[in-house]
Amino acid sequence: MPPHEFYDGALVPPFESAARADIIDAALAQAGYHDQHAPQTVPHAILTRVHTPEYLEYLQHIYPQWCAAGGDAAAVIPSTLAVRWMQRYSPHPLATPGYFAFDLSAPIVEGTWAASLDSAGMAYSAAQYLCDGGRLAYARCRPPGHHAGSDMCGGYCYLNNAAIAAETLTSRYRVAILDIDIHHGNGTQQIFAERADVFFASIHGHPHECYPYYMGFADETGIGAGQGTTLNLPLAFGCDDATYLATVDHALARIQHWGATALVISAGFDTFAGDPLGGFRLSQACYTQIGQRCARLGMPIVVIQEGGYAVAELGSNVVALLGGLTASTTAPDCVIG
Ligand code: Q9C
Ligand code: ZN
Repeated sequence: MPPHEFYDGALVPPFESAARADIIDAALAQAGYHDQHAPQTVPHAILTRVHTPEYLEYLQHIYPQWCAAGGDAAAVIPSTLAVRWMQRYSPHPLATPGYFAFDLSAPIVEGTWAASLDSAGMAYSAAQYLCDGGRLAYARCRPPGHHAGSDMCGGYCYLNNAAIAAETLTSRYRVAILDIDIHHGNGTQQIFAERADVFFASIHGHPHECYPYYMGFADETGIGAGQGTTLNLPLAFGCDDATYLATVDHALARIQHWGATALVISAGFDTFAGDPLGGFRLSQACYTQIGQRCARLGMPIVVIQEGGYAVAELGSNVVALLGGLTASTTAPDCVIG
């Protein structure tokens, strides 16, 4: 982890920290989820169905190359981004970071590749558990993944864990993803935009006021063969439990109507009232109600940890969601991480 991040122009201590994983682990243990499994390695064939080989090569090897080229050893953070009108590829180690990133919030340090692969392994293992007949698995992923596209990192995300879980599940299920992080899951949407076999639904802060700003509008409904399999439900800041739950009901009705047989939840908790990166006002009890509503679909579910930066409450918010998911007939199941 680098010593700082850029936050609306200011240099501040990173919001995304190892303490987040620790507090979740502590809360899970305290709630009695003792059956925590070590993650398996994601098969390369799954990784390359989600990300391009060029991007994977880049992520794995850039750190020492960046340092050798004179980049600051604190972290790989581009100073220049390839945007519209200037998107030619340039192989220089000081140029590739701006080609494979959409913001300055995905710094790469020596351990980033290993950590990302480990996190992706948690998502893969959780999905594999469902492919073997399991009904519910939670993957305590860190770093998060939903902002990572097929060939870009950003927003603390490098490998798209939810997409890796969804891709894994397609071997047995008709898969829908419900993204409840406050930030639009731009990476996940991009990865599946043109695919008819995976449904992507996202509830998030409206792009007019919420990061990542340039995607996640309601009129984005899928591209080509994927037309109709993207659903964006942007909400205004200040959103409360009642408005949020009505929107969850709407998303789940669409997922059910589409005929999904398994669900991936991209579970961010930055919708929580006290979140420093949020703008919604959800209570802890709301996560239990979201869980109950998802469980009522009666299909197997993988929960992928995404954001959530009110660190003191993050663990109990995760437990609240899992409590709702297991409140029904479904037996408490499997935790990976
Ligand atoms: N003014 C996740 O929750 N900085 N990523 C936003 C907005 C980056 C959030 C600054 C936020 C990334 C997984
Ligand atoms: Zn988020």
